[in-house]
Amino acid sequence: MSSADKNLSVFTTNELPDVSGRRFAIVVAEWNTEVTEALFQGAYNRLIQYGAVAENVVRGNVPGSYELTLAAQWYAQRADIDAVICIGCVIQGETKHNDYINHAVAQGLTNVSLKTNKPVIFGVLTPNTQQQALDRAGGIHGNKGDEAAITAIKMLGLKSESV
Ligand code: DLZ
Repeated sequence: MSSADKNLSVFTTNELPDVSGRRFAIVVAEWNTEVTEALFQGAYNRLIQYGAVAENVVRGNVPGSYELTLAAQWYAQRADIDAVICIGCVIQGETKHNDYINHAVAQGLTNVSLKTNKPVIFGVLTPNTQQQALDRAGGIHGNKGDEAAITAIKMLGLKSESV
């Protein structure tokens, strides 16, 4: 390993930073609940698996994915929340409604993250079909809620080293 490599902060899923003292908010959209509940469970279970304490994980529901941005801001502005994981599923419809929602949420969550200086994770599926969503919510393509939690944990580890 070169000296440059030694300075790299690389976390594998087996070697994640300690989050036992961290506090998380998971915001869950109520559209397509079969999918978003599975994503929530994936995210929640991962946080607990990697050391988060159940009392330190709060959940908030929003009507649809479009509302994730404002709710994320409310949580991210709280001094006692370290990271926010946003869960949603916007399935392509007959109109371009989904495009507007997806772009607004992606941009909105980026803004919240930068404004609050906290990890705000985009755990929103944007599939063409319900089956594609289920495939990514505990199906053949894994659980993207899981990955959202790992992303939050990795970002907290990086923040503690870099800020
Ligand atoms: C209106 C709407 C539509 C058509 N589709 C979805 C969807 O697939 N997933 C989702 O999370 N929300 C959807 N919504 C609701 C919007 O996100 C939002 O709640 C409403 O437009 C009210 O602001």
